[in-house]
Amino acid sequence: MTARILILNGPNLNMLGQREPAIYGHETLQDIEKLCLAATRKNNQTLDFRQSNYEGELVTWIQQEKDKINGLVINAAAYTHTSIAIHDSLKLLTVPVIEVHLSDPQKRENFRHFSYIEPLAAKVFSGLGAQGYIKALDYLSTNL
Ligand code: CA2
Repeated sequence: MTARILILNGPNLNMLGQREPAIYGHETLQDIEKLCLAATRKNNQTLDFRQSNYEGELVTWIQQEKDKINGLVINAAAYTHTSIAIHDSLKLLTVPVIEVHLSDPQKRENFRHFSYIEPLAAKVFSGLGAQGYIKALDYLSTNL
């Protein structure tokens, strides 16, 4: 079976590579998308890779795609720590959700320590940079 994977990226991740390389690395989001595309080809998955700065748009995409995908990888960025709306929309999913962060929020400011995504995630990959996305795709390829 070819698994359909949706990767969602939250606010400001479209600016990756433009500041704070010590925290987030030098790769742009487009670089990460290319790496993910190569990984999904290797894993016999299809990829839909998106980014939004709008909470409601992320919620709408989750609602629209919930019955069309086999797995969701999400880096909700700052909404990780604030969004009950995204938490509630993820509850609609019956497929595995993998939470990814480029940095390790646990090693940063206190306000990044709580995640509204984590209780609904089958797995969390943090602090691995772009490799976290690849690990998430590999996890889904062996755990669906
Ligand atoms: O480490 C991650 O992937 C985060 O999800 C990134 C979020 C942050 O709020 C989370 O606590 C952890 C921030 C994304 C902002 O990304 C930028 C990176 C470089 C330049 C501009 C924005």
